[in-house]
Amino acid sequence: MAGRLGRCGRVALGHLLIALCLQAVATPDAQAADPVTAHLRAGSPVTPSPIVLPLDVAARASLTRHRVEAFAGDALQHCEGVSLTALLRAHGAMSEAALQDDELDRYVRIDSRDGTRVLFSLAELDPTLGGRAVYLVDRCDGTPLDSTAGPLRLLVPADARPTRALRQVDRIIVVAAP
Ligand SMILES: Nc1nc2c(c(=O)[nH]1)N[C@H]1C(S)=C(S)[C@@H](COP(=O)(O)O)O[C@H]1N2
Ligand SMILES: [Mo]
Repeated sequence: MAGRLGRCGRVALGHLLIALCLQAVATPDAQAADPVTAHLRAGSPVTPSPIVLPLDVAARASLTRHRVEAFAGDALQHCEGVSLTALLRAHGAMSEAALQDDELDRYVRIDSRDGTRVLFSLAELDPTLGGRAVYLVDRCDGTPLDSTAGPLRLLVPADARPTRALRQVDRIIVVAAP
């Protein structure tokens, strides 16, 4: 049959066969297309960007809860919640190990409902580099945060001013600097 196709026909047939082969290779791995979890299955370093973190109760349930004391406004708050680093690691957005060069250009952006946003570089958080402890808290002074401050709030106890104690957190995203 190929003999009767002529040159154009043979080239087209070749392309069709290559496309079919590529699809055969790609199909069994289709679930790896989820960028947030694909590299975890592969055991390779964090590479997708951006990564949007889930923030619901289930996404935080398996993480160690910490007691956190920090000034927000004028008052010392006694709160509890999870470590931002632990949350990032649990969802594949930051390596468990000391950061290497491919993560040193990454930052985490935390957005609030009123439009205020704050950034941390992953290196600022890495315990072997900046070592800044940052917490995402959901309870203060024994009660869940109300909608003015919560339901989720950032606390950065070692900051000299409480400006990054972001209220009304509604999105956390990890980005490789463009
Ligand atoms: N979403 C949001 N969070 C924010 C701010 C803001 O404007 N929006 N201001 C910050 C500043 S400048 C301070 S001093 C503290 C004040 O905390 P308080 O509102 O609990 O007193 O919140 C921080 N968190
Ligand atoms: Mo402030």
